[in-house]
Amino acid sequence: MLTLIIVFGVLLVLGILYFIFRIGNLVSLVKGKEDEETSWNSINAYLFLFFMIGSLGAFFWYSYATFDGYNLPVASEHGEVTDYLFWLTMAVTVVAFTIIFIVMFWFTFKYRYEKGKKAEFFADDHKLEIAWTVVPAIVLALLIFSGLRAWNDITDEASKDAAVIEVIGQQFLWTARYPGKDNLLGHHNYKMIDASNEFGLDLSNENSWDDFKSLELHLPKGKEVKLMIRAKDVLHSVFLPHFRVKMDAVPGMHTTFKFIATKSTAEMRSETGNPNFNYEMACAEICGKGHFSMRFPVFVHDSVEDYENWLKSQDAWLKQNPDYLKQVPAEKREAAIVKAGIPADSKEAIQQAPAVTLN
Ligand SMILES: [Cu+2]
Repeated sequence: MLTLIIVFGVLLVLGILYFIFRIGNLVSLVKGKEDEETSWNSINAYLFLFFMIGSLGAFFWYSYATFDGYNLPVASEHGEVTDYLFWLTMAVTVVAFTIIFIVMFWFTFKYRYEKGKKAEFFADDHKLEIAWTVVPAIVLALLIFSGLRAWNDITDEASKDAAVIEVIGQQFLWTARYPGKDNLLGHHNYKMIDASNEFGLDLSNENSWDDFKSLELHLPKGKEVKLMIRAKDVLHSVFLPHFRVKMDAVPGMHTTFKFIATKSTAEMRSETGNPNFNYEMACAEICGKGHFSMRFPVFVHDSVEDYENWLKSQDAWLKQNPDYLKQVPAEKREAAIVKAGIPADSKEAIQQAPAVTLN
């Protein structure tokens, strides 16, 4: 129905334009050739005015009608700051845009060519030039410096007790690695990546023994989280729209992003009135054919205790893949078995297995 109305509207506007064109032609024919130029100027001048009112109306109507669609509820501390800066910039630019737009078209209309009309000679005006240079300079400097300060805070070092989580992008899925009880991620090495060891965990490093894999991103509410981001193949980008987090995942290096979630999944469900609401992480870098499928579920726990209970309930990767104890140096295996929480009955067989070294 709406499409039909829009199509009808467009046809109507085209029809009106055609009739204006016809009338202009007829008028110029009646008046004789000399006045043709003047009448065309008038038609164009009115079309400018028509375009100004129509497009400005469409701009404000569309912004109003679709407002909820691009204004996702915010769920992080720094997100409040970036949202404020966004709307401040939007307000300043929309005011400037509207004034310039109206003046530009109004002047085109008002000062159109008319017979006998003479333009006034106006060389320059220093006061006017200083004003239109200094005022925008001050406004832009304020916007840029407040943005820079916010960006410096956002990209500052994470605090020591932040929860560390590694997020890994690959064509075409995300995985998350949690550091386990020691809150330290073990070393990884791309040479160790195989069908099971998708992180490339370097098991000679003791921090890796209690690391575990998750197919959902679990976050605590009210505690700083430090995302360690990497990619295994091409560029990807971690995008958590509700948390106003976006950071590229780059092969061969770690990028990071720290933030504090302020609303749990349960709170967001009641705020949005949608009992099925779930946060989501998406890939925001066109990374190949399956880019669209790089969606990763996100769950924010109601409290830090809740989050820690979830951490404790997860099994270490090494516990799930005890064969890989072979990659742990023989003298460290006992410690690895304890740290990974591997049941005692599987100890002996594993301990007798010959050591494997990879290079
Ligand atoms: Cu991707």
